Amino acid sequence: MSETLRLFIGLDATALARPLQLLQQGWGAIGKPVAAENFHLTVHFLGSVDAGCLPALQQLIGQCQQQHAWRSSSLTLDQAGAFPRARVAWIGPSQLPMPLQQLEQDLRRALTAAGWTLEPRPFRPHITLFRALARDWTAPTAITPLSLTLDTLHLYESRSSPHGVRYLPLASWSLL
Ligand code: 2AM
Repeated sequence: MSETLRLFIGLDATALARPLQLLQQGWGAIGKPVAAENFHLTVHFLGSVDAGCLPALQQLIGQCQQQHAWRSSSLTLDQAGAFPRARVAWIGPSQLPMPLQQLEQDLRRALTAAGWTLEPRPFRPHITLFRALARDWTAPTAITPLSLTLDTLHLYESRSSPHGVRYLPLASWSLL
């Protein structure tokens, strides 16, 4: 039997490690802080995937990322929020900018055409800062905006260990 990996496609946000950590510190002990090396913005969650599918998946993402409509773009993270059911706190853009919308849609089209099943929920771009969020937490209404350069797209493996979860880039594409 071949190995199964938990995969997702996301944008690297570790370049903002310091300001995001400062934001975490400012929000206090409201949950379990996400480790700085794991900061990312999920574009598509793929779930459990047979490792044998990796070459085809990488080829598909590679073909898709060559498109130019959304390259060399940045994203203004100007909103904080929570997903109460998932119990996460996040920051994200108040507006879904066209380049990021295009990236999500281009990948969605290519992946579904190739037979992948994706989350049907509308895309809500965000960077998770806390998990196991306190139920009574209320997001601040105003935050100092941060700019995220959309520079690297990763195919990540979500790997759990007794030390916690680690998001490992299995393949990466520069968007610059
Ligand atoms: P997040 O984007 O809110 O942080 C790996 O689990 C990554 O995929 C996490 O970043 C996680 O949440 C995101 N993700 C999106 N949909 C998911 C789902 N249905 N189950 C688990 N993780 C999901």
